[in-house]
Formats: sequence, structure tokens, C-alpha cells
Amino acid sequence: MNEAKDFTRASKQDLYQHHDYYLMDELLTDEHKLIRATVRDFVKKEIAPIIEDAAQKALFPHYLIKGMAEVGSFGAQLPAAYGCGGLDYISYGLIMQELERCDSGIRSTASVQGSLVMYPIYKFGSEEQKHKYLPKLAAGELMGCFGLTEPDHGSNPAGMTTHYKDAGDGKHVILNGAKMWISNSPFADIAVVWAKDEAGEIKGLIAERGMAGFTTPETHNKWSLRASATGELVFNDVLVPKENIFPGVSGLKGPLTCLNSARYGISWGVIGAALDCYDTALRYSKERHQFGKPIAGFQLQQKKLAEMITEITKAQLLTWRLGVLMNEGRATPAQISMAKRNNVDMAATIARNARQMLGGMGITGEYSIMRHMMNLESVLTYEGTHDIHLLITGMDVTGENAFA
Ligand code: TGC
Ligand code: FAD
Repeated sequence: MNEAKDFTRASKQDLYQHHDYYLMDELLTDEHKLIRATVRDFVKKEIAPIIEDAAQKALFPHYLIKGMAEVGSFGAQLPAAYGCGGLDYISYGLIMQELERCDSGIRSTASVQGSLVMYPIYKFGSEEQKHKYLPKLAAGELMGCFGLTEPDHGSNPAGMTTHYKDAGDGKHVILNGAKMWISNSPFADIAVVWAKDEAGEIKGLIAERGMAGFTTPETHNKWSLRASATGELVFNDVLVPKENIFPGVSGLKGPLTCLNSARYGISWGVIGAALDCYDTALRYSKERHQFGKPIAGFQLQQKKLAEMITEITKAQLLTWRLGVLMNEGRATPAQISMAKRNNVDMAATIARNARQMLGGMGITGEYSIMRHMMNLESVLTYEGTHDIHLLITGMDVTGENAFA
């Protein structure tokens, strides 16, 4: 019998509640599903009950770090040899999806730790650096941040002015400059910092909290990613041991290679936020009656819901395929840009429409939608803005560089 025609009404309901419209679960292994279920359970039990309060108070819930580490949120895609997850890129994506189903700020903390701190140490670091930092970062015993953006250099990091010079003692360099908009900076134990050497080459190095002249002032008054701590990195004649410089990379491709991994994770993460908004709007529309019937019965609301699940399904397919290419080492940076841009825009549009479907209730903290909507404004901007990713696709298909 054709299985696709064999849906009872009950199994269809289950399927729709899971919002797996194209039976994407059949493309996942049992291990993928177990990882997703583990993170989903943890998020439901530990994060969902407190996230609204944390966001309203603009506090990052530090006590979650240990549990997040235990369910594999940090460095899932990196080799087990260094205490990391040893999982594939689809597992990593599913973890990001389940975290961001709850809150983009929580996913941000995990993205930064796994893709922007652990990944560069793994990819470009010395064996000593890998053994010293990776196991502790995976366990959440150390937390890190990633400093690329500067006050005058956001989309154009090549222009950075943060720099270091030889201290003359044979052991240290002296680091000066400032980074801005840095996720996790206010509490991070270490910072992966991108700075120019005396020849003007971009290099990566690890600065540690406590080094004299290194401070991390927090950025306040954000209307977005309120449950994630954001701040600056300020370096005032900081003596950094030479052994903290990454030996394995020079140039802008260093930080941009890390961004590939993080942007990939975001393309999965935002599907989680979109699913949560869709699920909330769908349930609400069935329960909320106006003009004598559920608002789900009105064509205008059905149009919104039908478009949401269509866009989510397209994003799921795009992202799953990208995951396969990542696993095979064949994904190009431009393919990753396309997925980041498309999926974040998809989630932001769904959040705005879902918000409208809840009427006045949509602006309250009783529901997660407005929080997702505000969070996604940051996600549209960080890791390369919506415009920058369009220009990367434009350059890829035309061969013409609009940045030059
Ligand atoms: P361009 O001349 O094109 O390239 C310089 C060198 O880099 C190589 N490259 C890449 N390598 C790996 N992956 C990529 N995605 C790469 N893109 C370029 C390139 O081949 C070249 O290598 P080589 O060997 O020839 O030197 O560089 P450009 O200066 O013209 O800039 C290009 C542009 C605009 C695309 C790039 O600067 C860019 O992506 N800008 C956006 C900046 C950005 O995304 N910042 C993110 C900061 S981190 C962050 O937001 C974290 S938020 C985390 C959270 O909370 O979740
Ligand atoms: P700008 O680069 O000044 O851009 C302003 C506008 O101009 C944008 O709309 C942009 O698309 C447009 N624009 C720029 N150049 C072009 C062009 N060539 N053509 C057309 N339009 C253009 N950075 C880190 O290094 N580490 C972090 O952990 C981190 N976390 C962040 C957390 C949050 C909450 C936020 C908001 C940002 C974070 N960032 C981080 C910084 C983020 O990556 C930058 O904000 C982003 O890259 C854009 O830089 P900008 O804000 O300076 O905007």
C-alpha cells in the first residue's frame, strides 16, 4: 500500500503537530532523532520555564551552562579526541534548532562557543592550545567569545585597526584596540581575537580574562537578544603570550572560515524559532473565536498559516541538503550565505505574521512570538547582514565583486 495515502486522521494530527510536512524525519538517523529529543527535553524542562523572565530582565541565565554542555551544545561537530561531541553537521544543526526554538540568545551562546571559539582553536590552534582549551570549553568549564567586529568596522572587517606588536621580551606581544557587539563577552573566560600583526596581516589569538589592560564592558538597553550578554572587548597595552597566537592561519579567511560554521548553525537555528511561532499561531487560531467561529476558519488567517508552513518546509529541505554537503566537506561559503539569509528572513517574516495572528495577545510575554521577533532582528544583522549575504550570492552567480 502507498504509505503516503495511509494516514489516519490521528497520525496526520501527530505529523502536523511535529510540523514535518515533507516527512523530513525519514532523512534523519536514529542518532539524529535521539540527539534532537535529548536537547528538546532539556530545553523544555530547564530553559522554557525561565526564558521569558530572563529576557524581560535582560539577564543571561549562567546556571544553564552546565546543562547545555551535558546535552552536547558546545562543539558537537568537533572530534571526540578533544572532549568534543564527535557528531556530524546535521546533529549540530538539530541542536541549534532545538535551542533556538526556545530563544535565539541561548542559541547564540552555543553558536559562539562551538563555532567561533572551539572551531578556530581546533582548526588553527597548536596541539597545546587544543588540549589546553577544548575539553574545558566542551564541558562549559570555560566560556569563550569571538572578537571580529569593531566600532568602525562591521560588515568590512578587513579594515580592522586592533593590532599587536612584539613586546621585545621574546615571550609576549602587546595588543591594543577595541571590539564591539561581542556575544558572551561580559562573562567569557577567554576571547578569540582577530588583530593585525606588525606586517598588517590578520592573525587570531587568545586573550584571557584577568590579563592586565583587558576589559569587557557590557552593552545595555538592547531590545533584542535580551537573554544573551553582549559587550565590548577593550585592549589597552595587553601583554599576550606568543604561545596564544594561532599558528595555523593568516588573513581574513581565518575569521571568515569560522563564520561558515556559525552561519550554517544559524540556518538551522532559526527554523526552530519559526517552528515555535508557527506552532503558537496555529494553536491560537484554532482556539480563538471571533464572529462566531475560530479565526483559523477565515481565509486570511489560513493564507498566513499555509505560507508559514510552506516556507518552513522549503527552509528545512535547503538546510538538510546543506548539512549533507557540510558532512561531505563540499558546502561552499556562498551556499552557506544563501541558507543563512533565506532562513533568517523566513523566520523573521513568520514571527511578524504570527504576532499579528495573536492580535493584542501577540505583544505580551504570555507568548514567545514577540521575543522571537525582536531576537531575529539581531540575527538578520549578525554573522553578515541580510544585504551582505545577498551580495555574496550576487558575486557568486555573476563573478562581479560588489564590495570592491
Ligand atoms: P575577500 O577579499 O572577499 O576575502 C578575503 C579572504 O577571505 C576568503 N574568504 C573566505 N574564506 C572562508 N570562508 C568565507 N566565507 C570566505 N569569504 C572570503 C577569501 O577567499 C580571501 O582569501 P585569500 O586567501 O585570497 O586571502 O574579503 P572582503 O574584505 O572583500 O570581504 C568580503 C565580505 C564582505 C563577504 C566579508 O568581509 C564578510 O563576510 N563580511 C561580513 C562580516 C561578518 O559576517 N561579521 C560577523 C562578525 S561575528 C558575529 O556576528 C557573531 S554573532 C554570533 C552570535 O551571537 O551567534
Ligand atoms: P554596518 O556594517 O555599519 O552596516 C550598516 C548597514 O549598511 C547594514 O544594513 C548593511 O547591510 C549595510 N551595508 C554595509 N556594507 C554594505 C555594502 N557593501 N553594500 C550594501 N550595504 C551595505 N560581532 C563579533 O565579532 N562577534 C560577536 O560575537 C558578535 N555578536 C553580535 C551580537 C549582536 C546582538 C549584534 C547586534 C551584533 C553582533 N556582532 C558580533 C556584530 C555583527 O556581526 C555586526 O553588527 C554586523 O556584521 C554588521 O556590522 P555593523 O553593525 O557595523 O553594520
